[in-house]
Amino acid sequence: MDATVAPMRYTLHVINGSHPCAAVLRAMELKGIDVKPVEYSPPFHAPILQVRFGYRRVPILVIPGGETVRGSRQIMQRLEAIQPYPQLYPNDRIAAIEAAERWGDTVLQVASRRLLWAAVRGNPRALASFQAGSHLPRIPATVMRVAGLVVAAGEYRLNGITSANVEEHVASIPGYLDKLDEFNADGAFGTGTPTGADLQIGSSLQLLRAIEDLRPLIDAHPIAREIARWLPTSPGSVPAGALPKELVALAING
Ligand SMILES: N[C@@H](CCC(=O)N[C@@H](CS)C(=O)NCC(=O)O)C(=O)O
Repeated sequence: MDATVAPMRYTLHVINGSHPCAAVLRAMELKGIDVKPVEYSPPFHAPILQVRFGYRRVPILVIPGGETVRGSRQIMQRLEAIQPYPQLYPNDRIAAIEAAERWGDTVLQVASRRLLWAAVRGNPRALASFQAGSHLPRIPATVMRVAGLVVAAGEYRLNGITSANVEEHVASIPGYLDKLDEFNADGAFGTGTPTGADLQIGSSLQLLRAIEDLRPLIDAHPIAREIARWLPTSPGSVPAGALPKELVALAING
């Protein structure tokens, strides 16, 4: 599709398994907005999107008529204006929801992405599982180890991943979970239906759950479990043992 031609329906530019994309797709599903995902392979999406939209990240929403909205939080707000129900930002709790959502986008989303790629680097063959549900051609099993290492190396560069920040994110997991309790006390999360904060944070929790070394930590936390249930599980997973044992011990002991 030519980006200069106005689409007849909503299109969302995505990577299969990307957590901010999962958050937006879930919001569109809840609001009953029909969407056609346009899929890319990481990390090659970045230069393609940069040329096409002047912005290298997914998700990017193109609305019928041609308006383009970049970024999961911005898309979520735009969707709320287009279709207000079910409400993701109830007025009486909007400040708490937006604060939690901002933290989810700028802190937890970054941490979970870096940890996922660190785990894939530890077990590159696990990248194969993230192709489930993808419409792109499959990477053959025979080259999966090398392909996983190449893709992880590209993602390390794009996301500024270092062994120091991986260690720091793992050690911060107990603190991240405490933060969820604080946001919950402020009223950021939903009960009958999810809020924008649930979707933003829940998508990162599902990505952390895809790292089997870390899943028990998320599942042991009652609020994290509640939030994660609003989102589908990640299409893939990285078997236990991908992250160094001493790192995982850091997360358990803080
Ligand atoms: N925080 C933004 C950024 C999203 C983002 O970084 N997406 C990743 C995939 S999960 C991406 O496109 N990375 C490409 C890059 O860093 O160039 C959002 O929620 O939309």
